[in-house]
Amino acid sequence: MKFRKFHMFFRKNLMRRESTQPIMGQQNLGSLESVRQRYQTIKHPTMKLVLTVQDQILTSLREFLRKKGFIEILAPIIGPATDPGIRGAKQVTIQYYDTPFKVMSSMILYKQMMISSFDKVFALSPNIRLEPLESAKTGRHLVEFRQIDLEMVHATYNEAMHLAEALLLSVVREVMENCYEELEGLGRDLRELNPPFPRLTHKEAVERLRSKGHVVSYVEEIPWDAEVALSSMHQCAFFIYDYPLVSRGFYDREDPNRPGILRDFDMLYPEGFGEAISGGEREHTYTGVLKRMKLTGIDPAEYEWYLQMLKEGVPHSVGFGIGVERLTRWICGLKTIWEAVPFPKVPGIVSP
Ligand code: ASN
Repeated sequence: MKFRKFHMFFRKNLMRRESTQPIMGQQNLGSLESVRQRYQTIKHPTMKLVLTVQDQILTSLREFLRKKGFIEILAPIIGPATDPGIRGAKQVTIQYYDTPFKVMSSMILYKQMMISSFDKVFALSPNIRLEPLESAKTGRHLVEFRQIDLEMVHATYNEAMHLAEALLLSVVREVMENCYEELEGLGRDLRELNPPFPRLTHKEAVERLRSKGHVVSYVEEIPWDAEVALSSMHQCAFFIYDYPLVSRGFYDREDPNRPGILRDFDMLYPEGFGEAISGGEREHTYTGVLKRMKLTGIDPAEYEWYLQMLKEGVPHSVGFGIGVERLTRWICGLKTIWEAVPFPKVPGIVSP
């Protein structure tokens, strides 16, 4: 009863503010105009609800990982090399005195460095990927985003999937407990998830998509639109695992007993929201990585420090990254990714 009363007051207030203080662009937070005029749309009451949920999401992610024994480290922003496995997006290069440096597309290489001194690490890592211009239309791509990127030593990709599942369950439960007014205000009917999440091999996912008429390859990453279609067929988050060899970065480990298959995975949100998590066991041997670089046409000279580190030896590890904006988008049930971040950078759009 108390909650209903509060809720009525909240709704009324929200409506009054909307009708008495018209703000340009606020009518449609999913429009690109709302991205360009951010200093105005940031005042929209819905943004406040979303960012309050996001604060809870970040708190829950951190608390969950600390309880599991992870230590939080500061993420790098620039360096001589970064993650090449970024699905058709381009890296950004800056001039660092006399040396070209990359802006982190992901801190994957650095996680492997860190795992030599701590068994379990994570960081809230800011990443830049110049996505193709057309992706502005998908509502799912940002040029600047953040992921909770984690790595743990001597574990398997099954253990990582188990951790990813527990992490999502915990975040959803805590958001439902602590942000019910915000979810109500957003009109989001978020449900508890049912573990264990379904698991499909890449091959099974391709078969299912082909049976529905999608053109998808057995040897490539699943395209965005097909991923969304597959996600629409699910009511619970689910995993795709065992990606084919050249579909991913040189750092995902090939299964020694099943040549051509990687010990890696993605987790996808249900209801058409698409990719949530990407991760896998690491190819951590110097010769193994060199072989994979050759296979994918990558110049080893660009990864000098990384290869030197592998030569000296790093332990076997597994890790994954979960995008914070996409998680927020799914939890809040938002139409576009740029509603899930205070200062969005959408491909090709100039905005604050
Ligand atoms: N974070 C991912 C991983 O740990 C890498 C990525 O973002 N591409 O595998």
